[in-house]
Amino acid sequence: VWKDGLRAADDDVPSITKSIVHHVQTSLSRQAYNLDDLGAYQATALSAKDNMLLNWNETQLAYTRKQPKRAYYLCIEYLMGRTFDNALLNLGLKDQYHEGVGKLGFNLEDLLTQERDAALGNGGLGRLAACYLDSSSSQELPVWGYSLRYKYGIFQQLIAPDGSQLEAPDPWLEHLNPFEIPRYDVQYEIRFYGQAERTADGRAVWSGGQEVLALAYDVMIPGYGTKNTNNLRLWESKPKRGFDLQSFNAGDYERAVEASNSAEAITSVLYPNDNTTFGKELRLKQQYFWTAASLADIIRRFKSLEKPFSALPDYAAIQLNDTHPTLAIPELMRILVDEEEVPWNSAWDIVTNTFFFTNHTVLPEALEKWPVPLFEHLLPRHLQIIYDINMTFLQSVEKKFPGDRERLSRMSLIEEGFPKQIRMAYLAIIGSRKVNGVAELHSQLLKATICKDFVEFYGISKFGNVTNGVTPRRWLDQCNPGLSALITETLKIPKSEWLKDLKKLEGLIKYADDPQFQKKWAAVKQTNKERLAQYVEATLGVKVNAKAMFDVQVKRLHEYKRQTLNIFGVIHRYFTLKAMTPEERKKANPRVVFFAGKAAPGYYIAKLVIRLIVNVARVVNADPDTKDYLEVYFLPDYSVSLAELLVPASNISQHISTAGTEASGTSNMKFCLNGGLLVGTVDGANIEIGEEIGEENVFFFGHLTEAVEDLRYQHTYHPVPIEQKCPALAHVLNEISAGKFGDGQTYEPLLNTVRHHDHYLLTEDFQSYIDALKLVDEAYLNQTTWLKKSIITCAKMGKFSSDRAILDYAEEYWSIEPLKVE
Ligand code: 26Q
Repeated sequence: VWKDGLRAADDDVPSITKSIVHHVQTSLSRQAYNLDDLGAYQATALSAKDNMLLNWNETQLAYTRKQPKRAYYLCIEYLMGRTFDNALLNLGLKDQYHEGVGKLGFNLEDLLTQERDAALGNGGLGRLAACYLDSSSSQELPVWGYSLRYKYGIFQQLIAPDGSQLEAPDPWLEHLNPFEIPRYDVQYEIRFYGQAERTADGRAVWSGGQEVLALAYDVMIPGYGTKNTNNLRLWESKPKRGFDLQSFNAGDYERAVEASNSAEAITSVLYPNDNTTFGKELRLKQQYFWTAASLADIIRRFKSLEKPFSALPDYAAIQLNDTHPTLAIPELMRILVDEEEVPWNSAWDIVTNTFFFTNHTVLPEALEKWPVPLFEHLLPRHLQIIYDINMTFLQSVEKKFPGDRERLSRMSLIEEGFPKQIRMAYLAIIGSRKVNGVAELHSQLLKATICKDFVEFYGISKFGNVTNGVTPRRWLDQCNPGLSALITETLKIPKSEWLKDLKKLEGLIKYADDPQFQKKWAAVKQTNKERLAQYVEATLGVKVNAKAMFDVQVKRLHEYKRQTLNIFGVIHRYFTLKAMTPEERKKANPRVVFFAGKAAPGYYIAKLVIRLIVNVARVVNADPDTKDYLEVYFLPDYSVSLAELLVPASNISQHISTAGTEASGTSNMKFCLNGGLLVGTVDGANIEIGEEIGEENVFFFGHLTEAVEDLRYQHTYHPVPIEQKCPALAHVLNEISAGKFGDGQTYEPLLNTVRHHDHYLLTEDFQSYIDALKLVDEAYLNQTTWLKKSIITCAKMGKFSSDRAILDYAEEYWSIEPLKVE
């Protein structure tokens, strides 16, 4: 029941309590009188699911009837977090459920925390996909997501007594997942290995090998203030036949279940690598399994329309999110040419008008390449297709640039070497209608580097930019109810209006100087800080000074993200405070520094950084001289749910990658949207945030992208000792070596990356980083001007709503239109 009249249904409190009790007794077959919070959560979630299902059905019916062009978002990760709270908000039933659950003797907030995060992603890429689904439903766009139903999501992070990261599995499906619907009727057979041969009439056939079943599970994606409910379809792998009966009968039970285990292994675990590649066969199997099942599903749906294949691009746009689903390109060629007998050139025309490709990184170590021998073994027919695509493509390059052999070898889909490798990014570029980066700077860099030759070949108009965005439903209204209420009260418009048109936040600007409003604004932040402090006390058992400035850096651990710069800065601050007299110290700005984030299990240096942070925290937090002025925490097991606590509680957040390395970043947007100020380098979306909110409201520091290449060259060919280059940093490194934070020997490999190559330019940026933090301290002293900055930061974040981003894709790329479900 929407207060604004957006929705009309009989979702009154008595019906809600009735449906919850019904689910307790039937779905759970339990009794209401001895129900725990987990059971109450499950029954309540099932009741909310019933509401969503009706909308889902109507949405899918409308799509089937009206046959709009649809977009399919292929992303190998969806970092959804919790669903329940978001579902209640989007259905407009939060208050009713609060009351209904209360009547049954439960507290809705307690039930919400019973839900486990769906953590089917590593970081930015997967969370972006989740925000885009929320926006596609909210903007009434016909979009479906496709991914894998991993049995284990991103690992659970534990911190050992010595400070190192330990990994534990994440069995998120251990209890019933009320939000998924198995579709036993939607199954496809997916082939691996085998032989690719030609028949007498010249057709290619791929046969033999291993056949595995893909089984669909659907997750409903409700829109905010609309009936439109899109779908996220996740594939689970199953053996085609239960087990091998012959071996079973012969008593060889191990052998009997071998094939079945190998089939189930495909969707058993999410690869925990972020921004690097991992050239293992199982990963390639995951990618093919997922793209082949998704394409089979898309083509089946298209065929039901009974149109010629040439019309496919009028009914489907397929978004390749990074190179991970690039196999969809040769797979669609295979379906069209081998199975549907479409001539090669017509098929290629269809393919190149159907796919769109977004790149999410320029880091060389993250560019996917697959060894030809591995590929040929697993997907023999696809290798032939890729060779054929390559041949035709290189012929057209030769035609445009005759005799330019260097260019041909640069642009070839096959990189020469031992072994030869397939360049997935190039296949994605030539197989797609358009290519884009995820922030202005990143898109520029793409055109100047990875795509340079392709820009010269195709022309510039194939290459664009869509700056990332985040959903204001989860990242403001849900995670920061206090601020949301204050905004609604101040703007004097219904919440549903500004949450769907985030530019409306600009209406706050005129209150930026208002002392009354500032006071309320500050009170909300304080409440959020105390909420976080309570969480820290409950999990780490320590009391945090919630009066101090909260300074937050939370993201995947990666050298290019430079958590090292932050922890070295903390050590520098600690030494500076130590050197002061107690009188001098009283003038210091008290600060609590929070870190959180996971390191890929095989990323040695990133894991050392965690260990250093934990051990610095141990020393610093135990020092009575500085305790009132500096505290440091590493919060274990960073997740979407933990981000929902951290984001609203920051006074400043740090986004300090080496210029030109962070494609966009999206948490920068979340912190600013919640009135946290940004300390950052001139990189990714930080730049556009600065443009929107005014540079006077951002703390920028460090070298610019243009300088990076030269500086690296200098470091390699004319190295200057660190003592000379940056004495302050040299001192920090020496103290770590000397054992100030536990055995110095442990950290030598990490310290040496800075002392020797310094690829990420810490020595170049350290001083300006320290200077920027000093400016932060000074600015924080004047709370009136600080609060003004904070209010303006939030007010000018409208551009970074994922609604804007998804509409950009819909209009400029996919050519799809909203379809309102009545
Ligand atoms: C590839 C091959 C094998 C195994 C793993 C991978 C893999 C997995 C995940 C490679 C990359 C990723 C994730 C990349 C990622 O999250 N990139 C981030 O994307 C965000 C959304 O566009 C940006 O905001 C970030 O700047 C970018 O780092």
